Amino acid sequence: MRTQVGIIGAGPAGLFLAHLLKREGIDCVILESRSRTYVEARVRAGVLELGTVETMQALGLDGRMKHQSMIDESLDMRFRGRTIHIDMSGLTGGRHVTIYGQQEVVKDLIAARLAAGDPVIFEAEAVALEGLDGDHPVIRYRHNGNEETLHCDFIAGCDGFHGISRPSVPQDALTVYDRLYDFAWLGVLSHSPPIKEMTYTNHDRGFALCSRRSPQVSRHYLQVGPEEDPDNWSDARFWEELHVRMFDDDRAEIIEGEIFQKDVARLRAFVASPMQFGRLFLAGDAVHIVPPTGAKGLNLAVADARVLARGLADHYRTGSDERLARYSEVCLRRIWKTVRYSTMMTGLLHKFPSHTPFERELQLAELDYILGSRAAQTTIAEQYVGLPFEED
Ligand code: FAS
Ligand code: PHB
Repeated sequence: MRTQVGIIGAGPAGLFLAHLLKREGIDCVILESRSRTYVEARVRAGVLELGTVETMQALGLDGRMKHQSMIDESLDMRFRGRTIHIDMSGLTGGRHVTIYGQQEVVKDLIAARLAAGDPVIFEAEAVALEGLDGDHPVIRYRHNGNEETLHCDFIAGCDGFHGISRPSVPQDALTVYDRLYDFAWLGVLSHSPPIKEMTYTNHDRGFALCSRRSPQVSRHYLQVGPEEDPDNWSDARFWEELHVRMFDDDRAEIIEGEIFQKDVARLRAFVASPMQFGRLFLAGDAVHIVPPTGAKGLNLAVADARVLARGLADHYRTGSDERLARYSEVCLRRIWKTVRYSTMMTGLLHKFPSHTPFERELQLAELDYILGSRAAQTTIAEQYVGLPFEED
């Protein structure tokens, strides 16, 4: 098989790239190792920046989202029984975030691609990349038990942290920056109405977050140990701990319900650079991971896809590779700012096993400063809604 751009992975990075390339008249094929059902059921992010929503609108892919998503114009952060109310819209000239599950975004982008007759090959695992330093790289993949090849001009490695693209780059060509936190998030989905605001809390017993997916479905998180087994948490234990950490002392604010999904994700901040090796371009979790406290993972994958699509469009339209040559540099500026913001939020809101009482008091004092500072709240608000895209 032959195409212009071979895309490995049908997550947000690969799917947005495919739709952006289609709009530029560039052919591409997506290879996805898992089944469609599996990919569309995978629960992950839920907060979309304005830039991500505008990209879906520009691609005409916002049909379902505009009817089923919710708008967040503010968020709360709690500590020691106090609440910092961050009026995002008021502090950013009307900008906000949109609540719409990542799996809904993935469903919409896959459905639109297949409806247009454009290829997404599911259960096709890429197993080797060849000729990256030439003009005609090849992806070897396994599909229906057969070894197949996809010949292309460029490969987009959008196969997530555990994919084969990043490891296909010679290790001495990559610089890796990695911080693995000594804790994880236990995340649940429940059939219960969410609380009024997206609420983060810093409690002596650890972090917690109350978020949602719809007026009937809540998404809640608790900070737990790095290797925690979700089966250690009965529904009753989960709810009790959430009430406590949310300072919901009279148990009146958080409405309990049936928990129908549970997962644990270790927190990590990771960047690999550069994001290009010959004709291979890395995007999304394949090349950077941010702790979810900043709600940026999915949005950063979309930002990469936008910059890469423009570079490839220039290559095919004008023959100029100037933009492609700057892909890594342009993306890494946004990535490091986003990693900085996400690690700052993680540092502010989590219980660190290594913290001394002195460091704990500093953490609480920083929250108390933010409580009283419009400037500090504005800094958080403008990064939460998403920094504007710096198109080069
Ligand atoms: P993805 O991982 O989404 O997609 C990569 C795709 O490549 C997958 O479908 C995979 O099956 C496929 N693939 C892998 N190897 C392959 C191969 N060899 N051949 C073919 N296909 C291959 N962000 C938040 O903001 N909030 C959250 O609550 C949150 N929760 C998360 C929970 C978990 C467990 C994880 C891992 C991430 C979470 N994130 C969260 C971050 C998340 O949103 C990611 O940033 C986002 O999925 C990144 O998108 P992609 O880069 O497309 O990678
Ligand atoms: C979510 O709704 O899944 C969510 C919200 C905010 C975060 C992370 C995840 O910071």
